[in-house]
Amino acid sequence: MSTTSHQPTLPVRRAQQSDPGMWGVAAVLLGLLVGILGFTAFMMWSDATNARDDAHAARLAATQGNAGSMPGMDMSAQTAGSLGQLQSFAAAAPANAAAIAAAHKPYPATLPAIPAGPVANVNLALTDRVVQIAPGVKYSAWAWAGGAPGPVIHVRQGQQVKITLTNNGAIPHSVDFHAARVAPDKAFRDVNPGESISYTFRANDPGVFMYHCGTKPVLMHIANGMYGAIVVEPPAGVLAHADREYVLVASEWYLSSDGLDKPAQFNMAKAHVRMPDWMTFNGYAGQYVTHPLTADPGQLVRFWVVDAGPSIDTDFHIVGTILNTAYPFGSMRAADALHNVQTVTVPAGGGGVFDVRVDKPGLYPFVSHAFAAVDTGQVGLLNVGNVKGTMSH
Ligand SMILES: [Cu+2]
Repeated sequence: MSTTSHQPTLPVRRAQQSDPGMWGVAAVLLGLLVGILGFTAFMMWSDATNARDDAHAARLAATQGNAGSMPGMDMSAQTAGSLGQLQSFAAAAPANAAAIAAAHKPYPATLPAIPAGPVANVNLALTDRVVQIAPGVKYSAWAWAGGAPGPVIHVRQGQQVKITLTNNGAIPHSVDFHAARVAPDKAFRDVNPGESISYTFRANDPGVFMYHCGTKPVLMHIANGMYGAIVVEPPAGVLAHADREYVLVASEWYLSSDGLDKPAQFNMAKAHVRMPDWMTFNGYAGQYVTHPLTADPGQLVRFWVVDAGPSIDTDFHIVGTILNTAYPFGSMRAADALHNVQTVTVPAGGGGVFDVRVDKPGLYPFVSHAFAAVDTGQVGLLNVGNVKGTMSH
């Protein structure tokens, strides 16, 4: 902070025109006053900053106490008492990024069929594995057998759901289903490596819900890839018939390095200040830009959207059209629906369902309209009418 810029130059100039002595003294006094005020303000700012740093140091120390030296976590950037130099690795890309993006097999966004019968058996396996989160960007994830997010689960309202979780990872994990009304201390308890847990719940509440590992520190377990979506379909006739149905799971990634040469790991300091390097739909930046979702003109397309976070909301928007019907927070009650709205927030840890009917062929980007999210990968395309070409922006 500089105080010299506050020196009053105007009175000095006037002083030379009238009484140099009096104006000169006034100018010096005024200059001194400004200097003192500036210095006081600087000290107050400095105290506030120190207090903030102290609070942060305490929080960080507490977190480090919890996290210890877990595999998959880079502690090097986390000096207690300082945020240090938080370096962004956003937009890191190898020279052949376009070719990698083209060869990438996109996460299947199409809503799978509901398993037949009264019970939906869901087998989930957790494992430590390296995933790609953007073209050429590798990340040491705590994820599911198929990567991150976990598999999309689709059940009927009222169906019994039997969850079996097997932990093939190196540390304890668990699975918390937002669609369930169960005692979490029992159903969502930690499972040791090499062990399994089973529990059942009846999917009485329709909508789209998050599931995730709930083991501490939850921020880290979610950020490392342990999340997914379950769609609980209301009975036929409640919702309009959809011609296409897609599931999008939004999330953030906080990296310890660029992930180009060796896999990046989780950075807790960046997660605390919500400074993601990448934000994705279904775990990979921009994958539906290179491999668009599709629809025919006039078809009703339904997006089931979950925001896994861990911390940042998704402001769902489709460029070039308007959401015909939105079910905010995933409430399926007709009375709760909104009609003909432009952007609807899906909160971290929540869901939203969006029906859109596009008549004109073209490429329609779907985004989180909090545009830092778009720049870091949370964007895809809906290709209506099988048109050729790419988006220019
Ligand atoms: Cu976990």
